[in-house]
Amino acid sequence: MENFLNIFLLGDVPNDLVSFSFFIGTMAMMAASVFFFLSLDAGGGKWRTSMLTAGLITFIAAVHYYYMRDANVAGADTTFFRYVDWILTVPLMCVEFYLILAKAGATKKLMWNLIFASTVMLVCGYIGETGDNPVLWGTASGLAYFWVAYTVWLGEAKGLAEKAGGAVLEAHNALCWFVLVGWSIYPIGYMIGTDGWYDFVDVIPLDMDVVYNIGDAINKIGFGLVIYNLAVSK
Ligand SMILES: *C/C=C(C)/C=C/C=C(C)/C=C/C1=C(C)CCCC1(C)C
Repeated sequence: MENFLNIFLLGDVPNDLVSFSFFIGTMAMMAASVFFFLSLDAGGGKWRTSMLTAGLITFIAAVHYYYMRDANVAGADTTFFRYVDWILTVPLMCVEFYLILAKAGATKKLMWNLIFASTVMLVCGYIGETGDNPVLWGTASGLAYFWVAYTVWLGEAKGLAEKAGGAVLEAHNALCWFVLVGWSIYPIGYMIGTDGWYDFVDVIPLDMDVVYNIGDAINKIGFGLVIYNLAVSK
């Protein structure tokens, strides 16, 4: 069994929670990608581009998890891979909002607004994690995050989703919950991994990487399943 795992992992067998979560994360993202790519024509292919985007999100993550798993086993830092992954996949999640609302009249401007705000969120987070003022940059990142959540929940996107109604509205609402609740997992990981007034969150007995990995699995695979559900809905 151990030999098999060694070959399969091309590295060491995970023997702690952090390594294990990178291992499971890699497998989960790979499996989800296969599922989404094979489901491009689910429900007749009306949501093909959305399904493709869902598959790309988990596929890009799978590749980065593969590298992060390796880096972690080698004792190297995973922050850089983590943020490269996010800077590619989070904008694609913004594209998902746009794609499902496009038929209701969503503009590219709405899409670029979401992409811009989420990029600010991530760049500030990266500076905060790698520099020496995590509180300031984390706060800036949080403000950008609230702007994204506001836009999809109450702003322009909400109105378009209501106009579309039916299965599109349902899918939009589900994605909104992922942004509000699912994405809020990340600032918790950040507070665990950086120093600041918020050090009380350190009572959570999980490493920052484990929290981020849980967040990624829930959000990236969850987003894709919402799209799949939309595609197969009547
Ligand atoms: C697939 C990856 C996703 C959905 C990543 C989302 C990341 C965030 C919502 C990160 C948010 C952060 C804050 C709101 C404040 C602290 C810094 C961040 C970047 C962890």
